[in-house]
Amino acid sequence: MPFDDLRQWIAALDRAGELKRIRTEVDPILEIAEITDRVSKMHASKEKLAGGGARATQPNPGGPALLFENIKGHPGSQLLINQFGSESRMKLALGVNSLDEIADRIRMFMDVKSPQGFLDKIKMLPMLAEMGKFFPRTVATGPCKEVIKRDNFSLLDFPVLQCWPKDAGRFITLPCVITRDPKSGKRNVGMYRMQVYDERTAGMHWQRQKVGAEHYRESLRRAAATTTHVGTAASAVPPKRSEAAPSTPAPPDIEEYLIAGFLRGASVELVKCETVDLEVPATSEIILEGYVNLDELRTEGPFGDHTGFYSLEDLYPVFHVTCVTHRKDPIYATTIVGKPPQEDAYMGKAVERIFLPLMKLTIPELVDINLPIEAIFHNLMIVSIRKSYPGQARKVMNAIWSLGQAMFTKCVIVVDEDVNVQDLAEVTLKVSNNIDPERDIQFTLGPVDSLDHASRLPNYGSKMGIDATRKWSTEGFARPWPDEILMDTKTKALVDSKWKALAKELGLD
Ligand SMILES: Cc1cc2nc3c(=O)[nH]c(=O)nc-3n(C[C@H](O)[C@H](O)[C@H](O)COP(=O)(O)O)c2cc1C
Ligand SMILES: [Mn+2]
Repeated sequence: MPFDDLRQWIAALDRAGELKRIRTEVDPILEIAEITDRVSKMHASKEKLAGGGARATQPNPGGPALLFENIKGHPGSQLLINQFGSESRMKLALGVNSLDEIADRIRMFMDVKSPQGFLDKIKMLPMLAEMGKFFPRTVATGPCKEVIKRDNFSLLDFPVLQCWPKDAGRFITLPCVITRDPKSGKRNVGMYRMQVYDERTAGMHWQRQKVGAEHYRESLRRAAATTTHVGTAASAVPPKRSEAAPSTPAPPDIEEYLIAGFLRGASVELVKCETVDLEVPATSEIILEGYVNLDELRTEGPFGDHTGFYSLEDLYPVFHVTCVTHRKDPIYATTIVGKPPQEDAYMGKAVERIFLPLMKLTIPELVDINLPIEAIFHNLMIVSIRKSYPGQARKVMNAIWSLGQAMFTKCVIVVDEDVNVQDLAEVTLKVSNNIDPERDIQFTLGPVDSLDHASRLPNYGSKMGIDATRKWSTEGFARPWPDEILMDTKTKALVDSKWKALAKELGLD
């Protein structure tokens, strides 16, 4: 059963023993971040993230979800953090036993072929009926309207965190920012942090390559004719099981509400905003309604980011709040980012698994991918491919650099399909053995992530691809390629048959 709101989700976390309630008084300025950082790294030193075969696919258990109930300066407020900070919680949120189950479901819907006859059509009906359930539904009202504040509201009422000492201030870190494309009318839900400037304004940190920023630019293009601002709503808490959607690199024309419906297996219920022409999830805890002026930018940042470094200040639009609606005694959900692993590592791994079948649509030779947590996802992508023609590894690199937000990938490593990309020890062995660096490294130029502090210019820089596939004669490699060392099955069976006795002598039993 999908969770319909944050409270059902919190109850489920509680039942699963995945939630700790903290009654000690804590300060939203730095202190909650330090506690959460320690908790999210609780088990990180026990198991090594890198290497270790199958274990490497599974980020470490990252401590429990935390519900802070006694927040300094905010009597009566509750704050939820680290709710997605483990693989088990990510699976619980998505209602699956394995993240690959979602990929399988996506593949099933993609496999649909045109029906060949009446019987085929009948067989398709249940799937079509199921698809109908994914579309968002607008309802008259919902819990997020329990309290409506048209004036007399303040962003400072909420226990917004300052995460790191050199942060420019307090940041709303887990908002779902909703905008509408003025051209197509389609909505977008993106997760872009918001720096609280004062009671009624905040920074709107949509990076220039993101969909919210494109809606802003499209409004700018039309500004002379009609608009002066972009209606924007931020829902501090999405309905559960759809939480993954606003941080996914979905194609711009696919509404995240629909993806959320697909992930939930049930439609997301929406209600109309009071002061802007947008719809927001009905069971949200907190809704901030407002707009962004087209001629107003303000310094945003610095902010301690998921790179492990501060992202530097830059100019971003200003979000003006026009109305706040919320549930009675709203629960403020947030996260912190910093040196990995933290909560976002588990969200990122879910995105990696969910999007693999969609990547395979454009890169069919793709077998598996691994975005190591320590490389904060876009710094390194290791991919295995089924190689069938010369130069294919380079073709795959270029495909990745032109695929949505994968364009930010600073370093791509391509290996043959027999390499388990989830096993970083195996990857290190094969890659370092298989390359002639000067021949196998490909540099290119293009857009880079706004958070990259090393690129020659902000947002623009170089990328590197390593072709670590076995080289073919048709690629100019004339030397023989040696076989990999593997024991023969006969000897293995012989040792297997003696293993019990040997194990005893080796002290392994
Ligand atoms: C916790 C968290 C915080 C994020 N903060 C930002 C941010 O401040 N700015 C940004 O452009 N992307 C941020 N992202 C990444 C975007 O959510 C992601 O790129 C998403 O695809 C954007 O939606 P869009 O593709 O509809 O633009 C964040 C992701 C997470 C999980
Ligand atoms: Mn989007």
